[in-house]
Amino acid sequence: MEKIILTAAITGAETTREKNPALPLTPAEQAADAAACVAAGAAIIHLHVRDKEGRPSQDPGDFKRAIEAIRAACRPEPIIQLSTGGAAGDSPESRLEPIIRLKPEMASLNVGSMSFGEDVFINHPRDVAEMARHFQQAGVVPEVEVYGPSHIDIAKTLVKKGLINRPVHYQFVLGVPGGVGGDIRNLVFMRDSIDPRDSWGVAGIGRFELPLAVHAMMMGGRIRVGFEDNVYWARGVLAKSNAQLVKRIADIAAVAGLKLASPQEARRMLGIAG
Ligand code: KMH
Ligand code: ZN
Repeated sequence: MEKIILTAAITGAETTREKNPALPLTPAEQAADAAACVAAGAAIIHLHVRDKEGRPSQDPGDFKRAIEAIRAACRPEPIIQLSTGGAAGDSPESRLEPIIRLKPEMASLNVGSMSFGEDVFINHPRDVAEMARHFQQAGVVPEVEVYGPSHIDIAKTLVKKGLINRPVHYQFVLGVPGGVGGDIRNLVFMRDSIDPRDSWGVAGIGRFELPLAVHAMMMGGRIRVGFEDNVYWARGVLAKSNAQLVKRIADIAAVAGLKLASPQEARRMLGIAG
């Protein structure tokens, strides 16, 4: 079996300190948190940033400060995967800005629109095509975020149009209210719906995080955990840190005899030059 690429989604845009007081917000907090996640086995840090008031931000300056702090704190250096999803309601232009200005190794690419909890997450086909073109121009490897089977069909059309390169790296985000639910049969259906040449991982939202991660592990998939998706350790018990959630997955993998990819191995697997 391929080594498992483990992603820590440490902050998110919608998670707040009210939901979990251990949420990292400042560059220094994100750097310390990311370092603990890398030490626990994460190869990728999926990164959202906040402004000085703690509000979600797509400002390249805010991203730059966080990236520099994370790179200085982490050994080995993880892949820092910038979010171009931002917060629901962010403009397409602001979401694209970090790609143009910072040219990261990897970033998320959202291809479909949907209800997103109490919000609407709009990804107009015109803006998605523009975003994908910029990824290609800047040599940024996309992680294609899909919240249900219809988004896989959109991604396949983008591949046909030459706007996303093969192999596609899908992230199945399951359990967002407005997207497909976090039942295991949905994971199996999504996995069976992609081209076998492509790769996939799963991010289960809330109570779906752990069961989906464990199933994905056995199915040869990649895994994402962290406060962006889930702030709980168990029902009614808050996680102490992102690293605690990462370590649980690393421990389960070790018991199952599975190996985690280092950041450098993950770069090779994802076709990132490094
Ligand atoms: N905050 C969500 C509306 C991504 O990072 O690419 C979108 C999101 C996806 O978090
Ligand atoms: Zn995100």
